Amino acid sequence: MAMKRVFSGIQPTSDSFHLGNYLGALKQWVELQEGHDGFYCIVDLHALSGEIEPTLLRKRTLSSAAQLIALGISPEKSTLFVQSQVPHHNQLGWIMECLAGFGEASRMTQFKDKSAKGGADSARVGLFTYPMLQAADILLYQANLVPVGEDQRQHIELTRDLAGRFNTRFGQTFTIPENYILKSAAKIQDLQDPASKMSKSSSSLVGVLEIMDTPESIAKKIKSAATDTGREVTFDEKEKPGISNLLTIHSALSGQSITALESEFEGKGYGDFKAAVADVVAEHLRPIRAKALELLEDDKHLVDLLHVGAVKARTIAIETLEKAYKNLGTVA
Ligand code: ATP
Ligand code: LTN
Repeated sequence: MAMKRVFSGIQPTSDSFHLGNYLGALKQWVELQEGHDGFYCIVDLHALSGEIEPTLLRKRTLSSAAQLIALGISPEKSTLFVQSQVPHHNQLGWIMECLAGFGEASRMTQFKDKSAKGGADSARVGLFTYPMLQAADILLYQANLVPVGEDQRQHIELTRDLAGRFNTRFGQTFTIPENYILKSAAKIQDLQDPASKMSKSSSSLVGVLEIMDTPESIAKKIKSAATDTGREVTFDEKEKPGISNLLTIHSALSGQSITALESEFEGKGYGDFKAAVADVVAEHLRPIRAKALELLEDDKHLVDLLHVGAVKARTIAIETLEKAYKNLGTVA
C-alpha cells in the first residue's frame, strides 16, 4: 500500500519558532516522517498577509528552514520547500476563492481575531483570502493528513468542504484530508501570561521560550515566569496556571509523567522546580540551536536544499493543477 501523504505549513513570521510551535506541531511533523510521505512547507506567501519586511522575510525563511532541519526534518526523507517557489499554490488558490462563499470565509475566527487586533479597516484582503490559499496548499499535494494544532481546525474543515464541493461538481480531483488535529499535543501557554497561548506575535518575548534562545535566556525567562499562589508543585490549570504550564513543558520534553514530577517535587518550592524546568528546556534545545546556527553559516547550502524540495513539490503540484483545470473545462 502506498504511504499516506502528510502536508503541513508554518509561516516564517519570527526569527525563531517557540516551544509551543515545537511541542504543538513540529515534533509531530518529525515523527510522521517515518512511514509517511512528508511535505513540509515554509509558507512565505501566507506571511505576506501580515507586516511585509523584505530583509526580514528572507532572513526568517532561511532561519525557519535551518530550525526545521535542526529539529529533525530530513530534506532527504521529506520534501521541505518554500511556498513561493511553487507558483501552483496561487493558481489553485484562485480556484478555491471562486468556490468559497463570502459568508463562509467571513466566519473564519482567525480572520476575525487578527483583523480585530489591528482594526477592521487596516486588515488586508490577503488576510481574508488566506484560508483559501491554505486549502490550495493542502489539496495540491493530495494530502491525507495535515498535522496542525487545534487553532487550525476551522481552516482544515474549510479545506475538506472545498475539496468535497469541487469533487462533487467537477469530478473526483482532490483527496479529502482526514481530520488530524493534534489533540494530544501539548498546548503551551505564555510564561508571563499563562491565560494566553505562547505566540510568535506576542507583544513581548519575555514569556516566549524560543528555539534559538541561549541557555542563559531560557533560565532567565523561566525564573521570571508568573508565579502562582501557594508553594506546592501540583497540576491545577485553574488555580495554578503558571506551574501547570511548566509541568506540561517539563513532562513533554523529559517524558516523565506529570504525576511523577509532582511526587519528585513534593516538599520542594517553586524555585527548585523552575531551575529543573530550565535545565530540561536548555538541554533539549542546546543541540537544536547549535545545529541551526551551523546550518545558517552556509546560506547557499540551505537555498540549494530548498530548491531541491521545490523541484520535487512542483512535479506533484503541476499534476494536480492540470487535473483541476481540465475538470473545470479550461482549454489546454
Ligand atoms: P502567530 O502568533 O504569528 O499566529 P503562532 O505562534 O501562533 O504564530 P503559527 O505559525 O500560527 O504560530 O502556528 C504554527 C503551528 O504551531 C500550528 O500548527 C499551531 O497550531 C502550533 N502552535 C502555535 N502556538 C502554539 C502553542 N502555544 N501551543 C501549541 N501549539 C501551538
Ligand atoms: N495557517 C497555518 C499555516 C499554514 C498551514 C498550511 C498549515 C498555511 N498553509 C497548510 C497546514 C497546512 C498557521 O497559521 N499555523
